[in-house]
Amino acid sequence: MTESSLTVVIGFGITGQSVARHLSAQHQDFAVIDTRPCPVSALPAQGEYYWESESWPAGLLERAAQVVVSPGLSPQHPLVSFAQTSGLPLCSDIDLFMTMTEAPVIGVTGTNGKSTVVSLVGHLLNAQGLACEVGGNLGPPALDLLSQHTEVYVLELSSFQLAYSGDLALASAGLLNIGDDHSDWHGSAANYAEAKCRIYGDAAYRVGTAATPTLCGVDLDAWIGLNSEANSNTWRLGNYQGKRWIYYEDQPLLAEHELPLSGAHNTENCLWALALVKPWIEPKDAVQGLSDFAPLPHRFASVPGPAGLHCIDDSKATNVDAALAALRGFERNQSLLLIAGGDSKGADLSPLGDAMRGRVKTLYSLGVDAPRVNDIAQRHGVEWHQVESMDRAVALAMGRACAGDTLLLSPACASLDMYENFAQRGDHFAAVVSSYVDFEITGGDVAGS
Ligand code: UMA
Ligand code: ADP
Repeated sequence: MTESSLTVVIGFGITGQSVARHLSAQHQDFAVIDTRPCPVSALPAQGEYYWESESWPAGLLERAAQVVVSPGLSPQHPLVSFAQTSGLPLCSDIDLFMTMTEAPVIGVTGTNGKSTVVSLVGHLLNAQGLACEVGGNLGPPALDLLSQHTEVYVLELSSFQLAYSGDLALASAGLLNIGDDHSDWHGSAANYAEAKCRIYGDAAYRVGTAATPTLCGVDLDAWIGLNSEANSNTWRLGNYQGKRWIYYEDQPLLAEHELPLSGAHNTENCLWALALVKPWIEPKDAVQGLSDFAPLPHRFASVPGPAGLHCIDDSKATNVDAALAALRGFERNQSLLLIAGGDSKGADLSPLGDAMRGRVKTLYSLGVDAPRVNDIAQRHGVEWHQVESMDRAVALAMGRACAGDTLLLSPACASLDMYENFAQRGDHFAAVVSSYVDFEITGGDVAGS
């Protein structure tokens, strides 16, 4: 009897298609199962395809040797749970990727900041002349990055990808933070944390915080902590020449105000990036690369609006922690007009109450979970007004704004109830705001007028 070498790929989205292209190029046998109709006009030369398939096609299980699961499909999905209960080994596209390269791979995960940190890491490596490719959950799928010329790969890894991955032999790895997110997919907060900790599985250089060893049961090589002491291999903030500087151990490296991104969370993101590239770049050289980094869109990014009103698109704040990071960067002086709401994914929104108190002049709430946000605002003495659209939210905020105020879109919720994705929501906000560039800010309207 010959042993089967058939790989079954579940899901034919961005990941599944990259896996099929890869296996086809490797002349390996594979089959794809998807619950939806075929989404593309041309399929890879090889492979068997099963469309609109809610269960495993007859006979396929017996021929399968392993299953590559697309990250969007949770373990409770019938196609996945059937494979699991049948004892087939499950893996991710990241596992396949790791078998295909000997170049070092830097991996980054966390509830918030992943895209910013991987982009910073790529920028720092490029600035030192290292040929690097950045992708994974952000940008091109991992297998599409493979190239002979790449010296270092940088992967953003989601908890979904990590949940299906084995021990990854990453050259440098970091778990940035863990907040309340994706419990629906993972089934519990504990499963979510367990998946995130898998980033350290077989990593050679582990960057973390003071909480990481207990949370993940691993030893670290470098520590991040804005307010930590100057210990060996610690990245932190400290005072130098009367200003706040970023430090590595006891060396002041750069004044915080010279960083290319604003907000304490972004200072922390810069520390993570510097720490993750330490195996390749000395700290004093690495900081030189930070200066010309351009912020990513929709992550606390300024957008053009009327004179006197600072307008910020933080549409990527799709969970509570990201919105808290944005809100906490402001004084409690009632200068914020906040647009928030959308699909909360069942998260606990209550921490927003204290963060809004004294900072938010008026909250404009929208989307399916607007009533939950209103309730929290009400309990913390924050004026609120529920609106049916972004256009209405911006129109009301413009009438309410005084010179020096900030109009912030930081929804704390996913966008999928009203938009295709967070980018479309942020683009819509920026477009509406830009139509007010000639508007004169006078203030004075009441919340809902
Ligand atoms: N499918 C089914 N049955 C289902 C559901 C899905 O057959 O019930 C199939 C469909 O063909 C569908 C495909 O699975 O097209 C979707 O696959 P997928 O949901 O795994 O998504 P991909 O298109 O493969 O994209 C994934 C990531 N998406 C998710 O994890 C939900 C992308 O991250 C990532 O960029 C891409 O792989 C490449 O690595 C997006 C994302 O939202 C940006 N990520 C989450 C986040 O950042 O919060 C984790
Ligand atoms: P991710 O890829 O993990 O979603 P992003 O860099 O795209 O992370 O940022 C997502 C959201 O989180 C944005 O609103 C951003 O302002 C916020 N954010 C970025 N870094 C952090 C951090 N370290 N802690 C909390 N929020 C953050």
